[in-house]
Amino acid sequence: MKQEKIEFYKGPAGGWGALNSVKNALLRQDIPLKGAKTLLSANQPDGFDCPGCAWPDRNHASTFEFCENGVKAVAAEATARRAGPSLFAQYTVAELAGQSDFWLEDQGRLTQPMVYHAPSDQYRPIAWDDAFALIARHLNALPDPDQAIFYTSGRASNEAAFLYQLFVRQYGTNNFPDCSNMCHEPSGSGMRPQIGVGKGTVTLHDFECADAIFIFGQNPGTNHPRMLGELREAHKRGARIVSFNPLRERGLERFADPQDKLEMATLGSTPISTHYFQLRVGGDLPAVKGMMKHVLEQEDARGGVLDHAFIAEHTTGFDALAADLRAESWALLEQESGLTEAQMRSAADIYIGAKSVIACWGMGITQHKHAVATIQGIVSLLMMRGNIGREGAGPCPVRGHSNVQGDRTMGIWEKPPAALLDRLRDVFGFEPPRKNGVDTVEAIRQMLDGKGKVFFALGGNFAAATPDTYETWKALQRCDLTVHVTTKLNRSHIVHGKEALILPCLGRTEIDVQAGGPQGVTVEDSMSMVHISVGINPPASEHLLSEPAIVARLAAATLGARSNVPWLWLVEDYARIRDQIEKVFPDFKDFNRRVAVPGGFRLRNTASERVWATASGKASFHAHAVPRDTPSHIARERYKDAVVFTLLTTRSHDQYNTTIYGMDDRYRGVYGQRRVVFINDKDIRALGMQDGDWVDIQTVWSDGQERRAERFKLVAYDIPRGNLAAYYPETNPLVPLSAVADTAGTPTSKSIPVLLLPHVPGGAALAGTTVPAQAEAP
Ligand SMILES: Nc1nc2c(c(=O)[nH]1)N[C@H]1C(S)=C(S)[C@@H](COP(=O)(O)OP(=O)(O)OC[C@H]3O[C@@H](n4cnc5c(=O)[nH]c(N)nc54)[C@H](O)[C@@H]3O)O[C@H]1N2
Ligand SMILES: Nc1nc2c(c(=O)[nH]1)N[C@H]1C(S)=C(S)[C@@H](COP(=O)(O)OP(=O)(O)OC[C@H]3O[C@@H](n4cnc5c(=O)[nH]c(N)nc54)[C@H](O)[C@@H]3O)O[C@H]1N2
Ligand SMILES: [Mo]
Repeated sequence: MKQEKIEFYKGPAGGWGALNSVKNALLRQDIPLKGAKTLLSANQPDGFDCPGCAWPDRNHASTFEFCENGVKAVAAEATARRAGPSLFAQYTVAELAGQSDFWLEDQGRLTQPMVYHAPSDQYRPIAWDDAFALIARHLNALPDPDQAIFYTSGRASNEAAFLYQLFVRQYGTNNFPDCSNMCHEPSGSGMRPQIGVGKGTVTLHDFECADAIFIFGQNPGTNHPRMLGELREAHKRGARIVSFNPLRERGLERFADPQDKLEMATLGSTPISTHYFQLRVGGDLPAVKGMMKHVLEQEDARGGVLDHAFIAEHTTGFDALAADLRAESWALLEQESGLTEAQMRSAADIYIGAKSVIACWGMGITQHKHAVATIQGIVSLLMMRGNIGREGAGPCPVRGHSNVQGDRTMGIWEKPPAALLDRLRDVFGFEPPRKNGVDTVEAIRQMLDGKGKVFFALGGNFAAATPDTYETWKALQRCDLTVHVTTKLNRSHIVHGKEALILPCLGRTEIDVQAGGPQGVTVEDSMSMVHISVGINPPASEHLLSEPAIVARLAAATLGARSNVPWLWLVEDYARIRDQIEKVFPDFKDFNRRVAVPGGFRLRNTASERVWATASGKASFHAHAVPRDTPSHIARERYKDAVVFTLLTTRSHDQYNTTIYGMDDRYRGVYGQRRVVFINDKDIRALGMQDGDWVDIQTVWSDGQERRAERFKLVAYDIPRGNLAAYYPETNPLVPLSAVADTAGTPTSKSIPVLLLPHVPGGAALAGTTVPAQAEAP
């Protein structure tokens, strides 16, 4: 185990640290440096789409863009290690349960389908056909198809996702919880009624033209490293880059491009943010309202600030917003945002001074109770000066998983629009279920209640990624059958139903040969660009099936003569699947031809053309009150004598969601450990504790359930008082199932009211320090 240390990181993001870390990542996976050439095929015209993040590639056709975390993601899949039947013969599931998440994935790629054998408490090999027959038997025995739940993680290709939603709807349910429910759901929920599309409107070209780029609640240095390249270029040509974040994130401050020989040789770097507003956790809506208020006041004072023509021609609701802003008090905005009036005004002056503005946001915005309101506030701010649907301007929610946006486009959606269902009916001649299905949180509830009986996951790690960990585990364990289509062993396979299957699949980096020859799949990035991805590495095992093949064979086994879809014929050649996609989605017209062009094509985005697919035919301004009813507000009110903190949960530099690559978080100066909690130095002293002390974190909630995560080290950090930050997924036991974003249902993983308690080994001394039971439900 590497030495644990905390050491302030002085270098820029990227640079030599990144190259070094890449070398270590390859060595860790037993990949010889010499053979690492495959990695260079990520995002090449004839290579695979990087399974890292959803940030688009500069034309997906020319140079390899170096990305440290992209290489780590590819290396994790291309690992030389194998978790085959001999591993499972060695351990009972109870023994595997005692291993860390890191250890589980570190065993390497799964090689064969495995079935749980209860008498021995072990997983044993099973033939593919037997596995499909087992699932089919369970599904067909359910009296109501809504008792089955079909989860999706955002790596599934368009082809796999399309077949999956078709199969599940023919089976009879819309129960499609997905990772998006925990991620950018509020972005869609906010923007769809507002501008008629649930996606961002900008392209990389707009990043070349923007005069100002506002970044809310996002850590691109770690999570979207290739975005730093765009920000760096923008900065060099004089654009303003304005960050809003409670933490000082290194990747938002300085960046050295590992492909810039001069910077690397001279240890130079480029500043990223020109302005950094360190607001309070959850303070974005008041901060944005302060900015809008200043814009309005400047219009009143000197005119020419608002885009009157845009507002008149394209929007509704401006007068109501203006009235709301005029009535807003600066004192309240300051108190709730953690920024001063002067700071909000200066941020707004940058906004006013720029002709074209892009606003980006990530999980720091979406994982809050008032996420939808905040997003509508950000888009309203943009619209005040017509910053949408023209060059260099627009909203840019930056998606996470590499095809999470495409999966939703393909119909992985628990609330399918009627138009989609009508198309499916017309094209495939069946009546799809009309009732909305369950989202992620609702799925957990239904399994807990015994209504959800079969849980099937196309990728992901449901047991670790979701809130209220132990409740989720109970939920999964109550199922009659749990099935995971997966590349590596993870917690979700260990916390299983009465019967359980692990179905190993090809990864995106691997060659996928079907009857019709080698196949490519398609994905859609965060800017609606659709392109092809072709694997180039030999499969990790000869027994692996592709995701489309798994779905097709399962559909054929389950639906039999009930389905008129030629499942097995479709997967012989994925171009046939794309022909079906085109029939259902007119925007994919000529799909096979257009996706064969290097770089692919962009899906139509009506809002980017100033065509508003909303009920009123216009874009709308939305006025939202400054939130004062969040769980943190309620908890502080109730616990006047205690120090109630608001905890945000975030990613370290060495992880991909629940996959932990290593124990370092270089840019935040954390090495060899993950159980740390970042806290303001003054708060440490106010608690009578010291930097480096061990604490337990306990949620303040009021359903009588105790939620605690134990043994975290206090790390003094540049973070506002009253706020804490710690890593996910270790902190997921702290997120109550009932803590969700209004109207979007997203777990509020960025704002959990908590208390810090001194950690006592064994926890015995904690008796009596639990949250009083009389607290009300927030
Ligand atoms: N290497 C790597 N890449 C990834 C991932 C990964 O785990 N590893 N995950 C992928 C996925 S699925 C996603 S969704 C994205 C996630 O990418 P991000 O959206 O960057 O997600 P987080 O790491 O959760 O970081 C959120 C940022 O929001 C800040 N923040 C927290 N609360 C607030 C707040 O109230 N207001 C503001 N303004 N800021 C706040 C945090 O300090 C942090 O900087 O990345 C994708 N890419
Ligand atoms: N507290 C807290 N919780 C959060 C978040 C947070 O910020 N804080 N973030 C949320 C967000 S934004 C997201 S997106 C979710 C992520 O939730 P998920 O998408 O469910 O989780 P991942 O960790 O990305 O899934 C990793 C697993 O995917 C499998 N896998 C990898 N590649 C493939 C593939 O090609 N095919 C298949 N079939 N399987 C594959 C591997 O087995 C790996 O173990 O977590 C959410 N949970
Ligand atoms: Mo995500």
